[in-house]
Amino acid sequence: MSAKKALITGITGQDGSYLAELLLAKGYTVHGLIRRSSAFNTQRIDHLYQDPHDPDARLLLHYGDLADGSRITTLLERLQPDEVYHLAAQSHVRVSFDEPEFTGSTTGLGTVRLLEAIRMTGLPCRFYQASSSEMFGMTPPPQAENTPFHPRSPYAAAKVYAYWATRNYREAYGMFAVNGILFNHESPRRGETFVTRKIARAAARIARGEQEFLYLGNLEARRDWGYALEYVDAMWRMLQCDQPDDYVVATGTSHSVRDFLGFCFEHAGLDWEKHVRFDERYLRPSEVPDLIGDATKARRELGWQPSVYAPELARIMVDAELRLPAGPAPLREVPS
Ligand code: NDP
Ligand code: GDR
Repeated sequence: MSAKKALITGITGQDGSYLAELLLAKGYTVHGLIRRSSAFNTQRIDHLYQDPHDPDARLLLHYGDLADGSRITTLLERLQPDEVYHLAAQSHVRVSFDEPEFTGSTTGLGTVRLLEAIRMTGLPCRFYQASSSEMFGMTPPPQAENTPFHPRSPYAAAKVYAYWATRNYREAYGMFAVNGILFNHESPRRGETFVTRKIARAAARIARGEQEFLYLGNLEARRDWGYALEYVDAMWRMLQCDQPDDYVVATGTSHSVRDFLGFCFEHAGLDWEKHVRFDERYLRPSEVPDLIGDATKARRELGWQPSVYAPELARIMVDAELRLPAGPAPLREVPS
């Protein structure tokens, strides 16, 4: 049997980069959808780059945008992937309050454009939807596959739409389409404006004397934080099952933003209370107070379980920032 072909949307993001590494190591040919931008946006996958003129290249990139359904259709028809990992999205919850319509179009409708492209081309491929613990929103923990959704942001509402679209294409057309309901997962490759990376970066910069203060919003929110490197393996496992189904992926533990501050600053030899200031611009109009995932089903049926929990994750992230030769660059955040 010839090697499998995968298409990853969102390959330039945190998860896409780890998933591309995993699939290449398994012998896949990996196709990635990337957005055309005025400057290169491929930093997270530059170490995987292969010359496309090389006939043996197994990582191949293609321009495309979730807004462009016809491009997605013709690309799928040409590439004929065995597996589609749909990770691309406007993924920032706070930003989704500023750009609700755009978030609905990319994060919600983008999934439908892909599903519809698969249906129209008649491809017998397997489809992974990057669903999110944000869909549970206000529903108290622990949250498992059958827990009701109560989305608290335009982002979460768009993900609920995409979740149900994925289930509907499975039920209506018999497609092998699954939802991975992943709880927060972080890494040194996390986007700089998500809270864990923002904290880890600031702790390193303050320890080096490069900045004095870190501005944050709500410190009481609690999240189930795991390690992204381990979570992409669960995505792959879901597409290797005999039957398509939906799975929660989580550590089963939760910590507050305040706790995560403590883990990072202590590791950098600092007292966070001397350096953290409040900025209301980082608050959300409606917040998700507490997430703890119950990943029993993933452990039982996928054989997946995490090994890195929030305290170690914080150390991994601070160490990575401290290893950067010139020191991490200042954060150019755009609060609304
Ligand atoms: P990132 O924000 O790091 O990556 C998002 C990716 O989507 C980037 O490659 C980005 O491209 C691409 N993208 C955004 N908009 C478009 C568009 N219009 N057309 C094409 N590509 C686009 O996200 P993560 O890697 O952290 O997350 C991956 C997926 O999993 C997302 O769907 C996210 O919502 C979801 N998720 C994430 C969790 C987490 O804790 N990380 C938890 C649960 C779900 P570019 O690089 O050009 O910006
Ligand atoms: P989240 O991640 O919203 O859970 O979504 P984020 O790191 O943005 O926020 C986590 C919690 O920290 C609080 N917070 C701040 N957040 C940010 N970004 N910046 C701050 O300054 C700040 N101060 C406090 C937030 O209010 C929140 O409670 C992530 C994304 O990856 C989604 O795409 C994904 O679906 C979910 O995780 C699971």
